[in-house]
Amino acid sequence: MEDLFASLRPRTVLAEGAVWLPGFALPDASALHQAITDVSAIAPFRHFHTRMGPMSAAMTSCGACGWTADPSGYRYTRTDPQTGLFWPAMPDALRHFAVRTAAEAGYDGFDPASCLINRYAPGAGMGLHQDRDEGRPEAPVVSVSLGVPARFSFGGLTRNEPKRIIELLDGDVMVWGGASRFAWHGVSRIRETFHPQTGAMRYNLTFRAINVALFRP
Ligand code: MD6
Ligand code: FE
Repeated sequence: MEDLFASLRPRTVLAEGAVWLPGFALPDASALHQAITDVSAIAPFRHFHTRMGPMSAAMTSCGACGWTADPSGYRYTRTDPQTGLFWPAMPDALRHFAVRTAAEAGYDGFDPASCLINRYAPGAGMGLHQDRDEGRPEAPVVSVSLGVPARFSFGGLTRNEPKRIIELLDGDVMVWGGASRFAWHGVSRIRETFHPQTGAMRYNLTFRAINVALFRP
């Protein structure tokens, strides 16, 4: 059965530097869920408020720094602004998974400083954006989807280029870097469905290498 599904959803190069690995994280799913539980016990999920209002996806982070947002902008901080504590260390299971996955996609030597964990309830989504707060354009982003499906839009290097719509399922991984590192992308509002491990939720983990000079307190 697994093999049949794998043949229906083959590994796909979406654009130069961007590869979609359907189901690649499934063997590691329970370790990834455990890491989410452990990290969020120390750094709880929260909805950041940007200039546009509260984000619909709840977020937390682990690693040497974490992504934070407030009405004045976005940055990577060493401490969680909500607790004043350092972000929890990145669990070894997460780090090893990310390094192995990046290598699988052709990016050897990946050294993730942070993992941003997004949690989407039904109705939550993420508007079109580029990830460009990291200061390490040569390093890819490794992205893992867990739980209920999401419609992901993958575009080009300018906002209005045509988008490819991908259905990301539980255990799907995307690795993107190189010529696609600054591709525009977004997540449509999550539909109300059920997944045995996550209930109505979708989780997304993105592993990033980050220039230390950009870390804020
Ligand atoms: C998500 N992902 O899948 C949001 N960013 O929920 C991202 O915004 C993302 O998947 C950069 C690289 C890969 C991603
Ligand atoms: Fe992104």
